[in-house]
Amino acid sequence: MASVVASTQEETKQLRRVPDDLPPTPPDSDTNSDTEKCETDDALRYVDADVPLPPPTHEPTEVLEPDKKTPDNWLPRDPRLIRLTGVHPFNTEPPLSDLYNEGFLTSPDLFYVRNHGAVPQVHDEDIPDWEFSIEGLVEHPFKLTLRDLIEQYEQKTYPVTLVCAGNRRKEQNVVRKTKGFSWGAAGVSTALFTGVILGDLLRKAKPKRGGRYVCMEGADKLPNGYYGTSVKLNWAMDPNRGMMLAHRMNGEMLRPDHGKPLRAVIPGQIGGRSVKWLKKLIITAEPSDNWYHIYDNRVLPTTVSPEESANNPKWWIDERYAIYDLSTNSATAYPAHEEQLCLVDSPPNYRVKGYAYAGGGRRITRVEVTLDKGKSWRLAKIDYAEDRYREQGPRQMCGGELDMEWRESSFCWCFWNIDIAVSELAETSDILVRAMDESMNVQPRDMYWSVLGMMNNPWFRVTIAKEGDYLRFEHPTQPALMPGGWMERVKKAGGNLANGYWGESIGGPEAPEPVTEAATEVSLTKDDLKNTITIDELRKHDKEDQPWFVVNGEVYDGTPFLEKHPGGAQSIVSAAGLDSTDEFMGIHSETAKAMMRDYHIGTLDPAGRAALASAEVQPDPLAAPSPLFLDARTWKKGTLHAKTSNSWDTKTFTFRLEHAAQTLGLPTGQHLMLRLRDPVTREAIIRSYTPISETSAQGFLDVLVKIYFDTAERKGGKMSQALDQLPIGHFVDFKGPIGKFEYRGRGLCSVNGRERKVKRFLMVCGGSGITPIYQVFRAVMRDREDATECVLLSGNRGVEDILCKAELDGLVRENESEGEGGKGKGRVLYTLTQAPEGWEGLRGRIGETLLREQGGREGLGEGEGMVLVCGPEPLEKSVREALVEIGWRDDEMLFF
Ligand SMILES: Nc1nc2c(c(=O)[nH]1)N[C@H]1C(S)=C(S)[C@@H](COP(=O)(O)O)O[C@H]1N2
Ligand SMILES: [Mo]
Repeated sequence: MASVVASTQEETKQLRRVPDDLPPTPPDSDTNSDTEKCETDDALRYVDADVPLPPPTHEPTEVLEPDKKTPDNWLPRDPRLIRLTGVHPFNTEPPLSDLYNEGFLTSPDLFYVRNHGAVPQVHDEDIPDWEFSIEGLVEHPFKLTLRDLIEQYEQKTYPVTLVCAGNRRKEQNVVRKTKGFSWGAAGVSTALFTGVILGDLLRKAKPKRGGRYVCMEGADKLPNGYYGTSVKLNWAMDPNRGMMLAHRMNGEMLRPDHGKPLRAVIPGQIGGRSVKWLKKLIITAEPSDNWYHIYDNRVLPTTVSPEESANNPKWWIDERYAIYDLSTNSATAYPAHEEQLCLVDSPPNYRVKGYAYAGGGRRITRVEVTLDKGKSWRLAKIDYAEDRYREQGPRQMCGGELDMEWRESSFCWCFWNIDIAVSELAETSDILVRAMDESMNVQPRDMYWSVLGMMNNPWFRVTIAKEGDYLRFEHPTQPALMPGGWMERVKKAGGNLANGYWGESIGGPEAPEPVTEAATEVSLTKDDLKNTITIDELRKHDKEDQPWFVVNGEVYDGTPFLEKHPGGAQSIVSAAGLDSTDEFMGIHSETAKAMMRDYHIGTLDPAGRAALASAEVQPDPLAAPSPLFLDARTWKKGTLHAKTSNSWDTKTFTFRLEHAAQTLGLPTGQHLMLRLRDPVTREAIIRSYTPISETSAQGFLDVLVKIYFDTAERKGGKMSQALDQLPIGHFVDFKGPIGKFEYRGRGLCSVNGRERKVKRFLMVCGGSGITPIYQVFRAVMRDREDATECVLLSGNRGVEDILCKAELDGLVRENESEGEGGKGKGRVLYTLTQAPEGWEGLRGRIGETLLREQGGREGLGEGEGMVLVCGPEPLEKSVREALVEIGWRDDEMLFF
């Protein structure tokens, strides 16, 4: 046996005694079938020491600080796990060395986690009654509790490696950003799973002819419905495929993050098929139509760009691009990233080692290492620990029968190692590894880039730098936003990572341009600027006098732009000293992005970037509840309370604030930012909205949103659709106020902090552009002392598209009957481009003719009028041109 697992074997020996850190497990006899209590039996009692035992585990007991502010605030976790998608949901991988050091089996503490949303909380006393169904195209649909599953079916135990399809995605993201978050090479883990063979259950339900797929659904309710996916029915019936419904992991009850109390385990396939918190099995004739089955876990052709994939749904529904069996893959654990080897006193040989796995139950048959970029290869030793379980006869283990002798397929990773002379390492610049499976599927040299960045498996390359008496090793990347790795370094130095030579210059004729690099990406930086800025320097500029802020690790000085910023100075000041990548990228146009170069002053150093990445300003949970909800520097959580349909495509979303007496804290005329995460990519989606609820409303806020649905020709609105699908009770983040305009009442306006008093507003809006204008109009109408005249032109397609009509008309009427100051001060005119017969309002677009008739500036002295415009870009543009013709000055017009 290869000595690479020697340390694990040491632990194995110690573990041969009854390990007391494993919780009690149910007995294998039927004298006591209570899932929860068992004093006598021990999970590993019958296990020969010749098979790898689970590493010691220390079940976390404390809820970690970051989790306390999330829906998972009840769930203790291991602090070593590296968070890949901010604080929540929990998507994590262990440090690669820690993972490897645990050996063949991974402890549940360090096992990677991929959660699309909050973890369903199941109390121990409810576990036996956990119910799930088998339905669809079956003769005998039935429901079953976990208790039944354990009492009535044969229990099996065997080791399975789970791998997220995104494992190693960070490397793809460095080449070109995919729609997925950045996994390092530790999105993979192995455990002994105990449960019931899926085929046994399906046979009991008797699938009908025509049934071809097994759809599975979890209990986690997500923005686009419950998590679900499918596998092929005849695979599920094949014992060699080993599909299982598991309730135990390494002899203990599943942990909440891994599907407690019941999950599917689908060996040899991408982790996404192993549905956790399992509630439903449905036999169907077609693959799952679950949103997560369609928009996740696919490898689209490399020619399909993110834009193309977004614009053209046909790529997603093409079943040929769905992925099931894992691709052959390997990675090096040692030398670790940034490991140093002293040449002076080192032993003659260095042992390079790592993991490898293959898909579809196939076995890894060779692992090869090259020190000369693939000109020559050496064979590494492979340790297939899974075989040691196979070699055991049938026996009881962890509450199930271990019986693998008969099975040909392999469900687990293997470890490989090779000894290399240190003198050779000192002479070369990299160590590359590739694995091959029994069908001769070998890892490719070059990356296959695709939109979701899945199944990344090119040769794993560790570089070697000689620094004095030391060799320093570098892995390709570090997970999440953690800086480091040769890929980032090569890219920064101008190397082309897609040149087939790891971005190094090849010499000879110029290498072709990288095919995968987005041609149209706008540069936000000054290329020649080489100024490094520390976190301390940045934090000195967190005030309004010289606000610096960070986008994508680059530092910008907002001072010269405070006056001109269309979003108002406040939003720049609010970002001072902080990372505002999400906000900036989320709400700015290409034009705005191109302007950034002028304000670029340097690059934040890696330590600073790491500090910022982990330091999103969180509301202090212990602080006294604030009377105002909005905070310009902190994202605050509002809970979705109700959705009310106003028309087929507009809804009012009501959010609960932090407490019933809280008011929003949004001045009239200003906006707030709303942030959701894309359910698939976890990318932040940010848009600004103006609520339609009264600014004085307590405890609630209403946002009116027009939903742009996907159509056959066009991808719809990311934000509006995500909002539409958001389940009641879920959080959304809010931040603000933003905007340079504020209406202070009785004609007093403030634009970028400068006050001016107006006598008349001309308000022009199209479609849902009404919302900011409605706020101002209502403020004028509601105040009897406010004599400001308001002419509001609302342009829409059909009658059903007019928003807030009843409210607007009501406000106008109230003012006709009140005799006091400003009687009849409000006028609202609707114009329709597709007016129905009998429509008594105006017809046609809002153009020069209409504006001349209704929106002239007669009777107004200089600065006494103000135009507020909000609508789609083409409308704003044509309105601006027409107004200039009529005689309005630029500084009298405000475009939201
Ligand atoms: N119900 C449910 N099942 C799920 C997921 C999920 O978010 N919800 N994530 C899937 C994905 S993409 C992976 S890789 C695996 C991860 O399993 P683990 O978190 O136990 O490692 O669970 C899969 N099953
Ligand atoms: Mo995954």
